[in-house]
Amino acid sequence: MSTADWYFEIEQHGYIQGVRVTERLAREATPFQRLEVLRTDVLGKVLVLDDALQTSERDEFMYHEMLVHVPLMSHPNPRRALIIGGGDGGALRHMLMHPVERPIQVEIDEAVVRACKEHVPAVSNGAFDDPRAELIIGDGIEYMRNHPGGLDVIIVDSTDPVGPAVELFQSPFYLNCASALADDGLMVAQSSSPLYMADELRSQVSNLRQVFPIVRTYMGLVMGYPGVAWSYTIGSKRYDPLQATVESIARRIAASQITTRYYTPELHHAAFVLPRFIADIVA
Ligand code: AG3
Repeated sequence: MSTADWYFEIEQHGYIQGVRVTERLAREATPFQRLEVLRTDVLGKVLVLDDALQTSERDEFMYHEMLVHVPLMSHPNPRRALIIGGGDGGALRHMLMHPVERPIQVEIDEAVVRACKEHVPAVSNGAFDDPRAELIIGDGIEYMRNHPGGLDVIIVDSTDPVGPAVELFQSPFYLNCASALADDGLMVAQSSSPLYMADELRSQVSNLRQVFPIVRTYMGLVMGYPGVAWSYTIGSKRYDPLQATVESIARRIAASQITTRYYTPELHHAAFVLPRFIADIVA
């Protein structure tokens, strides 16, 4: 065991989590970040950006299903939807299960898309080749500054609130998202670990509150992320995610033949029920 190769993620505030590595498949300094792909027994192949595990073959469904289906089901009829980030294609794959007309994705780093297509193709599973989808390689922050508006749903699938992604967690970006959304539009962002990044979660939620009348945080499990418990936060102009009934969600899942392994109509509601100390963080 002592000679084994491990990937350790040292969480910025002083927590460590690790997985045994069986093969190092790729390592590249892109113009934006350090990218690695590792093979592991426990998580399958994993994508790491700037020393933070982004996705794995084993746990991608846990993250992407909660990131995508919860906001899309919170809107009664999402047609125009946008993804910021998400270069592995997992969010896009799940979005394409819905009758969204023309999902647009803006990813800053072409190298992430390329490496994921090569090493973890099951995550996107052909989503980038879907004729409905459009991939723009570009800066999502810049893109949102000039958006003509009218979107139903925006999904922010970003890295952590450190380094280049930090603006994606701040109110000027959320204001631009709000102007890009229709009068009844909503957005979601991954909102980090409520256990180890509570301060980041608190300030992100307060930034969203400056812009959106309805802000709700929900939780899920993602095996490979530090602490496993992860949070997501919706900012919405009109629809409260809790108003989507279990029956209406079940009907839409059946009508669109959406297949999930994590998300269920009941979980849609359960995920918003927070332990008291986490509810206090986002209060
Ligand atoms: N986006 C969220 C990654 C956050 C992980 N943080 C960490 N490991 N410290 C992931 C992109 C997947 N599409």
